[in-house]
Amino acid sequence: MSLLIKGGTVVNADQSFVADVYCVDGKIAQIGPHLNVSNLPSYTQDTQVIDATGQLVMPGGIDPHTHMQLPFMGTVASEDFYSGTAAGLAGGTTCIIDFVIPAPQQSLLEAYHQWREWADKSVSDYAFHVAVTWWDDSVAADMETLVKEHGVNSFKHFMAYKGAIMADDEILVNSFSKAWELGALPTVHAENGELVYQLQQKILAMGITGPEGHPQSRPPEVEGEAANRAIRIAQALKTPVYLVHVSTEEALESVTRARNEGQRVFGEVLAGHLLIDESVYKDPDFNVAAAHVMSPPFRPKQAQEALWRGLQSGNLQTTATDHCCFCADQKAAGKDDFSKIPNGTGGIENRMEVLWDAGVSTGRLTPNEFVRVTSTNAAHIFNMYPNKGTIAVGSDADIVVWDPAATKTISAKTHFQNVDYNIFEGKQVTGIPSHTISQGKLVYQHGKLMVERGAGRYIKRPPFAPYFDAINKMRERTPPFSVDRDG
Ligand code: DUC
Ligand code: ZN
Ligand code: ZN
Repeated sequence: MSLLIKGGTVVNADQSFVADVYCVDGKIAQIGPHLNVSNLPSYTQDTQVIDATGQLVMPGGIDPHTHMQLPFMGTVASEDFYSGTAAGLAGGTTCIIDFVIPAPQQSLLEAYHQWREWADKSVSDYAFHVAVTWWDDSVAADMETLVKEHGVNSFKHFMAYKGAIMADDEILVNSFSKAWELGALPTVHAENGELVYQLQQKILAMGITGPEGHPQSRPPEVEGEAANRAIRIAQALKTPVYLVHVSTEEALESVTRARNEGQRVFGEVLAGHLLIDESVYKDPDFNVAAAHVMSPPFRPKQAQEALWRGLQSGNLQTTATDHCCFCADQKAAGKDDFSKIPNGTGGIENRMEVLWDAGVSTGRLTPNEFVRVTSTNAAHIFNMYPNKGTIAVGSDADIVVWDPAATKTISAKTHFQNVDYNIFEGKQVTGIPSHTISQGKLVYQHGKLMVERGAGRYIKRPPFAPYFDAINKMRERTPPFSVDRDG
């Protein structure tokens, strides 16, 4: 099966050039100006030809942070792996990294197999981070099996959600140490769960029960404290660490300071946090305010500028969505108590276009930097490069053809996401995908999806051996203060 993209400008993280791109059997087979492939055996009557004149040909987006059909806060996210990955393709995102989240005391392996089954219907490629929500020797053993046999190279820790999935310091220290030993990357949702819990009680006791109480119970210090703690724990254990959804100046400062001191710290920012501010929680319509309830919450406007600067400076490397959808009837569970509103918002379909519109069109990012923060950096950090994250011979043919001049108005009425609200509702964007190619197949064209249930593949991600060898050398020079790794 083959497909030819003709006459576009290839935009990679490192360079742009005019070239045709020829894809055969799911891989990129040739790249070059005016390719003559019509005499090749792979070029048949069925070969599709896409005219990309005047358009950009970029690596498909990687969203490293989604929660499809997540069982959470007494309900299940409305977007499943089928509809969610399809919506991603409509927005130029060709690969997601979702989260396996075991219940406390549940075996990590059992949860992993459960999520694999749910994800079987995906229409684009996907991988998994696995959350560590409790600790004993079996968790350590399961982490090892997941790394060695199942291609999981990143483990997530929720520092919030006390009484549910929260990881306390004991879990963080044990799990970070084990992850390091395995050559896997620990990641954190940085919010101080104890503070959140107590602030929620205090705010409810003051009679504030509506969605406006949500950001009040999670002020920036809550994130700043947890971000700094996670980074310092990682520093003491000499392991790299990745912070998901950095949303405050406080957390960004910690990331920046640590990176300036030579620590391996990575930071992710959500499209929503870059574009939406906390005023949404004051909307008089409960449904609108509740639709924006996610954690960490949307922040005061000044945080957005800081986050953009973080992205521009390279202190934040990836962009994601935390796509986790709940419809109005699900959000209604918190009608009389904001702490019971299921946390989560969508965005996978719009991440790339809102970032192009607010990032590239404004001059904050170059097109190459856009590729870096929407695809290439995630592929590097989570060890999928160069299969993903670049247009290169031999790479997966996951490609978005981008029309920088086309416009659209985002709306829940027309989106593919399986949720009744769009956090970017009414936003007019310039620069949208015209075609998306997944595994060498045309799956989206000008508003029309052509996806196949189950076509998505589980992508194994090997551990970071060479990288950790270097860190190991550093450790030999300065052993961690209290961790005896040699028995
Ligand atoms: N935050 C959300 O808003 N939803 C899912 C999990 C999370 O951490
Ligand atoms: Zn989170
Ligand atoms: Zn999340």
